[in-house]
Amino acid sequence: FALKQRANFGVVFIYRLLYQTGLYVPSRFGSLWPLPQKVKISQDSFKLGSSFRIVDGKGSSAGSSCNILQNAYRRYYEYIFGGAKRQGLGKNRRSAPSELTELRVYITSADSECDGYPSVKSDESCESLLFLVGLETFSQLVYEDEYGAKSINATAISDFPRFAHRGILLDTSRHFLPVKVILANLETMAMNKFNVFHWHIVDDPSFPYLSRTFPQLSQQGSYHPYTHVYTPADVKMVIEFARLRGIRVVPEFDTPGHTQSWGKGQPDLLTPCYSGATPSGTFGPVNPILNTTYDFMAQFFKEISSVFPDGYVHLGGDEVDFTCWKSNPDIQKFMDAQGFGKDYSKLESFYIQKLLNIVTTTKKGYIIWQEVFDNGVTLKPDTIIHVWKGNQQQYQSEMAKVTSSGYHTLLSTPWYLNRISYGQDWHAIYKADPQDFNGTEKQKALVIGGEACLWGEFVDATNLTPRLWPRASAVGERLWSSKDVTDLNDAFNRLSVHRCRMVE
Ligand code: CP6
Repeated sequence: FALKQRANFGVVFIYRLLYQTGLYVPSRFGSLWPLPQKVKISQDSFKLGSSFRIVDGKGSSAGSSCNILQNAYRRYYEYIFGGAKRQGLGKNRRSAPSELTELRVYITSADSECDGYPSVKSDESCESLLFLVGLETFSQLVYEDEYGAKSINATAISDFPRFAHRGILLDTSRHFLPVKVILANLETMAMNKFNVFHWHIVDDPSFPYLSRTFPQLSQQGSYHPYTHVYTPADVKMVIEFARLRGIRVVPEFDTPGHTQSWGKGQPDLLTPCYSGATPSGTFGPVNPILNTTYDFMAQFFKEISSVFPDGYVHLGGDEVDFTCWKSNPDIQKFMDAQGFGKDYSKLESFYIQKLLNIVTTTKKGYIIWQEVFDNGVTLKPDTIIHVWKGNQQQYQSEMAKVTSSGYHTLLSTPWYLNRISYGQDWHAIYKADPQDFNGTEKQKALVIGGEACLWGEFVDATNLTPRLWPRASAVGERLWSSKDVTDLNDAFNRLSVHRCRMVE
């Protein structure tokens, strides 16, 4: 006891020292990130006994046959104890009264579909998914006492996410990202309670998705046809790794713009640009006036709908450059015949409308960038509009417009993490709130969340992690925690420790 007191004194002393130099102020919320909706951490500390185990509670409705649970028990056990083998140690040793021996997991809902894919709705209603985030929280409460023993304080927590859609966009076209980099990122996403991986998989520079129906797309359009592609097995691995962490994988196949790489392996898909009366040899957006274009899209999205199990695909539709369309005489004739005049956004809408009809037959919902809404395309009522443009005032008025039209919406504008500036730029990221705009409660309820975007022009495997984290953690807390969690000092103190945890 005396020894312990002295050691404690030492610890107290060190804390004081740091406090006085302004380095570290312990939060009354420990190092929890994102902050749960309700937390009370007491002073009573317990050691995790040497035989500590995570087990199914008696009478739990999901247990040994539930892969998500069993896999998570193993993962978090190793995560808490650093993967050290503790077998044998605990076998013939009795635990002291203040030692915890078990974390018991009770799943109470009767119709618990434990092992399916996460979906938009399951985040709040599926108990095995809630358990995953609960286990993450539990692991964040564990600390080492002054002797290095794993300990945890008696704590009461009640928790749920503020928004259902908490996403990260990675761009694997500007630079190819090896599968293991994607998996490592899914791991950090789980630590921050993100639940959607928005996979911006192809774009102008490269087409790394290996399509079974159109293998020539990646054969011709990737940076390298064997080493810089995602095979069907790679894609499966990403989806399964994500599923075990409660993360949805929403792929984006962005058209009609941002499609230069598609043209390499699919002749006649893109619009030939003209210089004067002759083709210039360069190509523009997808050619919207050919039937073959829509035959291709129908086959392509049929494959995508079976490869990716999520209920949604992201169809892009952003930044369509009209220069090439304007130069092409066949397009001009088509515009006249359709009565579009000189309004090329009508042609863009014509294409998108047909694409949306095609994707609807695959029974998927869709997410589209805001331009598609801005251009007045007819959208299914369950369409999700992804806002990404403008300054604060512009994106807030866009959020107001989209929601007053009754559509669900996602915000990304303040969360372009590819952008960097000197100093603590997480402050602005943290302060942005997707429900800060002029609108009714009904409008605010249509905001389903947001996404941090990491566009890949200047990002590859060597700098992805430090560019994204811990700044994306600020987005994670904004989307998970209560609206009134805005204390920058308290956030800084928790985030500093959380960052160390992620580094580890
Ligand atoms: N690629 C695609 C991009 C961007 C978008 N779409 C982008 C635009 C502006 C910035 C960063 C990225 N690189 N397909 C916009 C949604 Cl600052």
